[in-house]
Amino acid sequence: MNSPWKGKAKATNQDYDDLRPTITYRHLLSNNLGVRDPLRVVALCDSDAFYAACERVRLELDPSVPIVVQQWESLIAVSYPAREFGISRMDKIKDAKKKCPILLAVHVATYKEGEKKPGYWKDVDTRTHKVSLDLYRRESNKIITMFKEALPTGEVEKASIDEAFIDFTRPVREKLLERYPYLAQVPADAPNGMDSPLPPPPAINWDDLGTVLLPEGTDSAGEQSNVEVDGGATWHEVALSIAAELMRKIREDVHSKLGYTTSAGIARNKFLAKLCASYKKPNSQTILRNDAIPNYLHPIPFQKIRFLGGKLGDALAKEYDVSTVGDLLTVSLDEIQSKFGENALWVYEFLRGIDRTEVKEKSALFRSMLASKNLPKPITQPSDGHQWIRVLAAELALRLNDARESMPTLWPKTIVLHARKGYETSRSKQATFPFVRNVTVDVIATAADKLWKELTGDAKIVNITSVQLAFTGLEKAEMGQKSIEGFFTARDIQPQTSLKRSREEDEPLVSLENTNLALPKSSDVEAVSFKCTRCHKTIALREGQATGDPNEVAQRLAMLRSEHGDFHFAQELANSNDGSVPVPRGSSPKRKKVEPKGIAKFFIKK
Ligand code: TTP
Ligand code: CA
Ligand code: CA
Repeated sequence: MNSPWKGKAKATNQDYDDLRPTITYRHLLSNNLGVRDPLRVVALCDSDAFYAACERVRLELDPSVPIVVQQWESLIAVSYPAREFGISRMDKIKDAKKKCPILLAVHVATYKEGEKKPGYWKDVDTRTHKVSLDLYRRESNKIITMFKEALPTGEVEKASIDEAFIDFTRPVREKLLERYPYLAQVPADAPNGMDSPLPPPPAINWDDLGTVLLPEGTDSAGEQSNVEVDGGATWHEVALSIAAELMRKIREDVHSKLGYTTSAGIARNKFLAKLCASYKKPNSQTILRNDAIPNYLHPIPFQKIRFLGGKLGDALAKEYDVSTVGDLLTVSLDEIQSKFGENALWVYEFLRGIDRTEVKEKSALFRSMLASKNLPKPITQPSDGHQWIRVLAAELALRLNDARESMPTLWPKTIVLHARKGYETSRSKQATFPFVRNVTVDVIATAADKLWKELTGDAKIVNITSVQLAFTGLEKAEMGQKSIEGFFTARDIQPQTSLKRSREEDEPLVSLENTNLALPKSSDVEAVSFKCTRCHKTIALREGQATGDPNEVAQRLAMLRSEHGDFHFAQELANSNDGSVPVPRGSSPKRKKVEPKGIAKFFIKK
């Protein structure tokens, strides 16, 4: 291969021309520079030994107790006191107990047939039980809520069950202007007005702010805590130090109010924040100054970096016969793009500590909720599916009702049942989810049972090795706050409204889109179009469909609305390049399979 690649030539700091940006009044006083803001500060805060900590808090145990969480025979979380005995997640429970005879092993809560709530049962068995992560989700939400409440002007993006990115740029700016009010006014004698650089920054006292990574040295010598006073600081370092103060305070509050210790990384973007968050664990925070970025990044084996592991990392390692970030820096942008496609720009930039992705709260809209079970003992009799459906329905009921505590109008558009037969790809059936006031296990199980029957057909014997039940198209009901409140309360006060049919409490009221409910009574239906709250376009029925029986017109309109919602849903999926919208495969028969191009093909799961 005749590539211009210069092998293992040494990278220079010329690769980093943006480490000491000049900050002007315009930079400081503009509020909308987004990811290009030179004073941008982002943190990633991750909980320590999270599941183990949740169980410790639930059981009101002393933090020094060596506790692990087990799932069947494996360990899924190991507390720091247990780690002192040399126990790791790789150990089997038996070996862990040998290493630490006083080890407390808690089995993760499970759902079992016939129980509506998960519990800590004595007889857990993967053949009859299903893992519940509900406790961890709830505790996680409490932590995220504390982040959000502490930082009304910050952005918080949940990144996994126990970590979140926090954009501190705005809160830091507010503090900067509060502490250094002279920055708010461009001095009369400033040579370039708004475009004049800010005056030299004050010295920074990094005391108690965490571990500060410094430019010199690459290993622990490059680390220094409690630097007393720092002379040649930059305004970006002042910004980092303010974020560190805020982060420390929030972490202390999480610890004192909820009992969880956390570790954080603070840097100029998400990539770097994540990378340094685990520099020192537990219960600590690490600050990566811009001038320390090159030395911090160079020795890192690039395949350890998220996104650069897997197939892409293998391909890079093979192509250039190298292993560290520093090694890859001499590959030009043209070279990378010619091999991996235009989109590989981000690879080039990540290697240089540049990451322009926003910290953005993922909207609860378009989300799906999925409960799944791999069956160690396959289902052979179609009638045996019901027990698992009830178990999965119990989980979905609990999760939906939990989510509704903060979003009372949250509604799943569709219920989807997937079943995998042996090694075949899974098959699925879906249906519009009925609109009922109380989403109980029974309501979900009844809907899912119908899908199960459709899936298994008249087969006498099946061989189902995994079942999944999902809600998709979860949205806040879109009928406007007023009408939904009206709906919920009207039913409470006055059961015989025109909407109520004389049926059981939990029977579906309307089997189509919930938006039907927003329509006026059938006699005066006139609506033949609606305005989409997402794209703000008016979507109308085609001419022939807009006339006739008012009820049918209303139903057609509801269908149209539903389809239009699906269009946005699909679009959202297509745009989520990080796979963050967890939608079960095969749930939408309309989606076409598109062959991935360029760098995308390195991210396709087998
Ligand atoms: P991690 O944040 O990776 O690990 P941790 O919080 O247990 O420990 P650390 O202090 O090193 O951050 O994962 C968060 C939780 O996710 C973890 O407590 C259990 C769960 N988990 C699994 O169930 N399986 C896994 O393979 C991993 C990595 C995590
Ligand atoms: Ca963690
Ligand atoms: Ca984590």
